[in-house]
Amino acid sequence: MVREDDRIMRIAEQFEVEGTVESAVPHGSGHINDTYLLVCRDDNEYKKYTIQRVNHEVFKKPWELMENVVRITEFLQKKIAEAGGDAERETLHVIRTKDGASYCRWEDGTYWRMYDFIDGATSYDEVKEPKDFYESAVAFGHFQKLLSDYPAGTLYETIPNFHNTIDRVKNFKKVLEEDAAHRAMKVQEEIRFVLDRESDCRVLCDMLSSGELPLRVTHNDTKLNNIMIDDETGKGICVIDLDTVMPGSALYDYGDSIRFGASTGAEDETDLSKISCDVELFSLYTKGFIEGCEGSLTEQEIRMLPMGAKVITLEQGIRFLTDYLEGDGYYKIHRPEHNLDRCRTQFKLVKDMEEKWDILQGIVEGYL
Ligand code: ADP
Ligand code: GN1
Ligand code: MG
Repeated sequence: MVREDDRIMRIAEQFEVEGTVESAVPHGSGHINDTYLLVCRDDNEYKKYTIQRVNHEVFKKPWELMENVVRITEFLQKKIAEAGGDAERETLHVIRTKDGASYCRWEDGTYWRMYDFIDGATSYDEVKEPKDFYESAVAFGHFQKLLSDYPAGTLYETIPNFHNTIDRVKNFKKVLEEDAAHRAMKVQEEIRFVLDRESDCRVLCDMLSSGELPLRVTHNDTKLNNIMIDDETGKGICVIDLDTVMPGSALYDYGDSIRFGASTGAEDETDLSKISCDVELFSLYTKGFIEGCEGSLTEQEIRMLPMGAKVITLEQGIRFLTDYLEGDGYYKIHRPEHNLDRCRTQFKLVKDMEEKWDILQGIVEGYL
């Protein structure tokens, strides 16, 4: 049998790397793609890369996804350089294959891509220092600002209806009806939780359709571990995981960061007494995000920020629950009820946000 790291190294050799491929080790904790840190050697110089298998069950057209990534990163490189920034480190760089392509389709039908490794920076799975969370907010806000004049119509929708919460609920009901994994009986309380909040699931979609909320180019997956924080300066140096950059709402990006980073516990914590929405972190992120957007958010967007956090957290809980009901085909799981545990933390957070609603709204009103 071919050893996994040998296979990755063979795939890596298809790309224009500097030197010869030395090693490949699994890296990061994403739920979708498989990521490896690749080291190449050129005489006595070592050069690092990130090589990733793009999950083509999730992203059905990896070639369109890569077209988006190339366009976005080239756009960002130009903008960052024009503003006097360090275009080498402040955005991802796609490494081409020896044939000049942006990805490689391997003999087993898998899809691979490579980036320069962002060295001297860390992506955090939890908020250790509140300052890091604040800096991530500034960086995600700034990312959105940088893309504000990107021609949105030229981007492919890599996952159609990604944050269409109405559609997520519709799909949840279909999956529930089919109950393929025979698990619905076990999650009656969680099912009730969703059905009681169906009207919340409409709010952002309706406001986008009516034009009350503007459609922007957004990241759509703004977890704390999708940003590299510079080890020296502590600044959010580079936004990564660009697979879902598509037209969307600023509230998606704000909301997803809050649901992950302002929680007092991990996304898969089993002790729900540890899960709540930390008001200080909520406040800090709100400040950073509004600053990072540099005045581009509308009053209505600012007013709706708490709703963005609640809806995206609810939507994420629904997505985990749907995957659990379907038999765990979407997210990587590391234990049998992992998706259910994840769903429960999200719903606990939603409930806590509801209880703290006036406080959250009060924080945001300070910016109106
Ligand atoms: P997933 O979609 O599976 O979350 P990511 O693109 O977020 O995949 O990558 C997973 C992890 O790998 C990140 O959280 C980060 O720690 C690391 N990573 C990804 N790209 C780079 C890069 N260019 N430089 C350094 N680390 C990276
Ligand atoms: C996935 O790829 P990763 O781990 O950054 C998911 C996000 C979810 C997140 C939950 C393409 O993000 O939408 O919010 O898990 N990405 C995709 O942790 O579905
Ligand atoms: Mg990621």
